[in-house]
Amino acid sequence: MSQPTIRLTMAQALVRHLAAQQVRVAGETVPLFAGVFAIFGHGNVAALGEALHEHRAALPTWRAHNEQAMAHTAIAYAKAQARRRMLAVTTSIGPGATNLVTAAALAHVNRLPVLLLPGDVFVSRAPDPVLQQMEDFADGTVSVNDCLKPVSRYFDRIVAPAQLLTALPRAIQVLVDPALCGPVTLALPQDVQAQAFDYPVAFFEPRIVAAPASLPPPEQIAAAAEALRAARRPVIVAGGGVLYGEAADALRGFAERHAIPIAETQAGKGSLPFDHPLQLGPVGVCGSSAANALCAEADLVLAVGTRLADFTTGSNALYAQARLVTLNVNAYDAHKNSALAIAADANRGLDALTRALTGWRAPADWHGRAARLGEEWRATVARLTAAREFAPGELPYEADVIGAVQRSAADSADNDVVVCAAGGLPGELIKLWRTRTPGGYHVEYGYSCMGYEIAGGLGVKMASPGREVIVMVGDGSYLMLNSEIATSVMLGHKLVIVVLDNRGFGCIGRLQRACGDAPFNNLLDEDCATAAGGGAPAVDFAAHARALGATAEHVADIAEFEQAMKRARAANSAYVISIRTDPHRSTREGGSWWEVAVPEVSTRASVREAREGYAAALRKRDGDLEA
Ligand SMILES: Cc1ncc(C[n+]2csc(CCOP(=O)(O)OP(=O)(O)O)c2C)c(N)n1
Ligand SMILES: [Mg+2]
Repeated sequence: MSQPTIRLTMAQALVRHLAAQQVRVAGETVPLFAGVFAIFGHGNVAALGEALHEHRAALPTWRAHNEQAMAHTAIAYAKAQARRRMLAVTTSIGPGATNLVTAAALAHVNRLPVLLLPGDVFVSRAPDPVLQQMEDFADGTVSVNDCLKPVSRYFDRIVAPAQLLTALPRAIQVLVDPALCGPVTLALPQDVQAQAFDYPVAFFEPRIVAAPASLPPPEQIAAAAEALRAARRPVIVAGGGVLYGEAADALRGFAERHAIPIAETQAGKGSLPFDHPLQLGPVGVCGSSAANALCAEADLVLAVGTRLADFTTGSNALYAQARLVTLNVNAYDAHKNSALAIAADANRGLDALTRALTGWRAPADWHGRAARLGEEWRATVARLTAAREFAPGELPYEADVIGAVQRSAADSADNDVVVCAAGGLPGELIKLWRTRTPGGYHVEYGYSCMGYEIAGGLGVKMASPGREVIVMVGDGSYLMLNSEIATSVMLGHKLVIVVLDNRGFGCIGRLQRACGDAPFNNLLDEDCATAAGGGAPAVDFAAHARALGATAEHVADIAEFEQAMKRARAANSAYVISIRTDPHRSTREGGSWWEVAVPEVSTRASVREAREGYAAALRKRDGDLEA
């Protein structure tokens, strides 16, 4: 007997299948896809729109204001859900679709799942060229969606309705597999979306999808345990994989049992409470003095769930002499830097490693020193973020604002989530933000994408409605992408948004000067040409945010800001506070070298001097590597 079928359009089948996928989270069975963000246009409104409307109870659809932004929201949602649950995003053909490229790259870099469903041009080609179709002169199979191929973990174009039967299970497998996950793109030609087909009924039955937790190969555990037992000065570097693998408790137990101090990356911050005795603070370019001093002396670094990006490794100079042992679910990351690799799930890997290390503890003088330096760093953080007196006309800088945000609630370290991505703030937040809970620190620093902040905050709030989500954003990032303030108001997901207005691209201005370059084209009042006679714009952020539906105020100083933060916390809808800050100041404590290429020849003496410093740093690093 043939199996029962049901006649559906490709778009209807797609939506039904997505709605049927479930996942177990904290003992409950919930939909894998919590919903779909959609901006309709031609290429997705007629057929996919019809299907989404039909199934809106099982799979809700929401509208946003910009495709890149709604993908940021979806990606942030998945990050805040530790990749257990996710969203889909659909766009029209052409510009709607290409607006996804930046967000897809962001998801790819950060190893975060998101399902992208751009419309595509007619497979029939009968009406070609349709509105917004880019005609490739040499290849009839190309559409603008091909731009998404290099930034997708899995890409498919559904050129026949039956193809969903193989494409969708593959797509979902990639989305839920922690070793593979990232953006998945299914390009949906508009004529195929509307075509009907007899799909097997079984394709739409509810199904619980499970994320495979890979076991560590015993020989990798044995080799890593042997290296650890021989170590006198071990340090753990905790990356995002600790949080995504929900291994914070396991890591803490492991570190306590074996007396190994922990340093955190941008994605891994929050793995250990900020005030835990083994906490060294952040590692690397924006690292703490404690973590960087210990990493520089370490004879072994156990890197758990990290991509080992330059900000973590100090451009491969910080712990180049240490034996590197990695534990990563993703073999690509596990095998970086010729590491002694354990390719496994973090919980499973730590469990196996601790069994192989029974009875072993790092030497007491080493972890005693770690505890002292960690304590000193916490005192430094407290000092930098404390309320203080300001000289007349003196502007606050990021540390003052961060301190005031945290002072404005007694439970900040337990309940707040700070969201950020680009500018000077990530470097300050990683040093100075105090959190005791996984998820309390949400900084997208893999792609460090200006414009992630507000849209990302919305996704975090959707995932964690009970927590206070505080977006901290520079004036530059705010101006680049702020439209989802209106979406936050529209969907009723409250955000507190703090705009640090230092009138320009402060961190890039500082980097430019540090490289000996002339101040140029970064700060609105100081080095941006206004030859046309326009003058620097005086942007009224509070008025702008009010125009988008938020409650907003501009404050004159830190004391006013702290009071405004209390009002923002008491509010139940989007609340924006702007404050002027100093573009020239940043926290000098901590930090390590970062490789930025300085010109080899220049008419500027300051560039030549900076080049000498750069060359010396390269000799030191590359000498270290050879030694
Ligand atoms: C989309 C994007 N474009 C450019 C950059 C490069 N960039 C990094 S930070 C920055 C300036 C950010 O300005 P603002 O948000 O005001 O923060 P500030 O540096 O002043 O702290 C720029 C241009 C980026 N990270 N992302
Ligand atoms: Mg700025």
